[in-house]
Amino acid sequence: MASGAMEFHIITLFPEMFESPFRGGMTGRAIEQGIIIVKPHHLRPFGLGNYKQVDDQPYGGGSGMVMRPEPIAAALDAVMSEHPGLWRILMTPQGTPLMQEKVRELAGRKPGLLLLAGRYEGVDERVRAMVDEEISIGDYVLSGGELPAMVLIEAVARLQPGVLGNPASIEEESFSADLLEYPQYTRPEEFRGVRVPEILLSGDHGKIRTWRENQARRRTEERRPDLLKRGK
Ligand code: 4HQ
Repeated sequence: MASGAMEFHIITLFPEMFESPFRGGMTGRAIEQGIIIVKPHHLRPFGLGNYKQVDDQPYGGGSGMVMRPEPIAAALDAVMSEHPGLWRILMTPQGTPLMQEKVRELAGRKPGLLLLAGRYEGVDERVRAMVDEEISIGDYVLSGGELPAMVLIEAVARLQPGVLGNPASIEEESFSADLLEYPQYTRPEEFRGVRVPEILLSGDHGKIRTWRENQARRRTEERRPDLLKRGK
């Protein structure tokens, strides 16, 4: 092995959430093969006092609780001293939107990523200085950063060499990442009166390729014109 597994560490109050989603399927296989490592780190032991408190009321008032900086700092320090070189990311709606270009960039950040998955109304502002980057998975509000962390991990994991069974699909993917997928069909040839387009049955791979490119472009123009404008 040239450069070791890509490591995904997560600081979280709910480490159990990271068990079943990564057991089966593509990521499960990648873990078994030693291509990736997914390791949650419980924040609770770093909490303050006998109650291992990790949150507190916001200065200035307001509803909800905010995560205190000290437990997070201690957890980050502990993980970083055991695993130097991790790229630290805070999952937050205020971060850079996660798109395939960012996913590709993160896929190259060896030895790996340390994702901070918060709870409550968010983290004390001083936590921002302790991470390298803030990332959002989309403009909606969730109850915790765990699902965003899992989304990021899955997207990055599948770009690690050897994770996708078929290396040709990586190249197809970089072409298609900025376009919506073309229509796909499998058997039967006719289902509820709808036939598979004849061209896909023709065996003419040149024509099929052109048809698919046109479909992908048309579909993107109709549904997601913003993807075409965001040029590259
Ligand atoms: N969060 N993309 C964690 C999100 C979110 C998102 C809300 C982050 C709750 C505690 N994170 N806080 N969207 O909704 O990343």
